[in-house]
Amino acid sequence: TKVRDYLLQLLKDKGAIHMTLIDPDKTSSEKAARIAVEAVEAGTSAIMVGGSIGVSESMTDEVVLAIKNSTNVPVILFPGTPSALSRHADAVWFMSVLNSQNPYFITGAQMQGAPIVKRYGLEALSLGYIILGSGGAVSLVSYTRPLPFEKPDVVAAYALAAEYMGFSFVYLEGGSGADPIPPIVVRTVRKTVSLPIIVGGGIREPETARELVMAGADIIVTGTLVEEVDNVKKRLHPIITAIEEGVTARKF
Ligand code: 1GP
Repeated sequence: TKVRDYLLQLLKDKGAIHMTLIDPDKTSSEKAARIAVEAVEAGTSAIMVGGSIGVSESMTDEVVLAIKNSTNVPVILFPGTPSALSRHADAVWFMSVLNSQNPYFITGAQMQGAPIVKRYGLEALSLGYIILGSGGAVSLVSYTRPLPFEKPDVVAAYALAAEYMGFSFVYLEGGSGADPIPPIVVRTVRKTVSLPIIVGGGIREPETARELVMAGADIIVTGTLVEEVDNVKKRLHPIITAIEEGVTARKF
């Protein structure tokens, strides 16, 4: 429970945190190490490694090792498939795509991955994963019917189900590079569940991050953002400052 305790303690101390997502399909191990170092300098709390398409175990290994050799923050796998697990990571988001229409993505891949997670000694962080909006590539890959932004009550009902089913975290995913989830959706989920809420997908501006945190997001994930720029620290720092401002401005 090392990584889980670390995250929960950070959330208690700071109110909300940032995580950086690195996709091994889009990022070489050299670039991953550089992104991780700069992201930590900017104040990110953990590095997530994964992607929907084209990620093998050896690619994950290389990226995870490069990050582990250059930073001290936890590396948490965000696997698109059980074959993208790395024994070198600290933990894995052990996720179930709650609104997939294909049972493989709800319990099948998890059944295949569980013995590997155990063999590799990875800490499993149970995560109810809900895909919203246009959903991006991940909704296509996981046979998911994304929940419309206009139906926050349905999103909240899924999140509450995640809480009652015993998941430790819930992830509201808008899809990588898609439109960010509107704050009102996060607000509705926040009123309904006590689980830590992770929000990601299309977050590019500090103002977006600030509003999402004000609405109740606990963990803000950005991926695409850091792939695009040379100066990762300069791009991420305002986002992380905005997260801190969002905590201060919270009204709940
Ligand atoms: C995708 O939520 C993450 O799983 C991050 O999305 O790449 O748009 O930051 P972006």
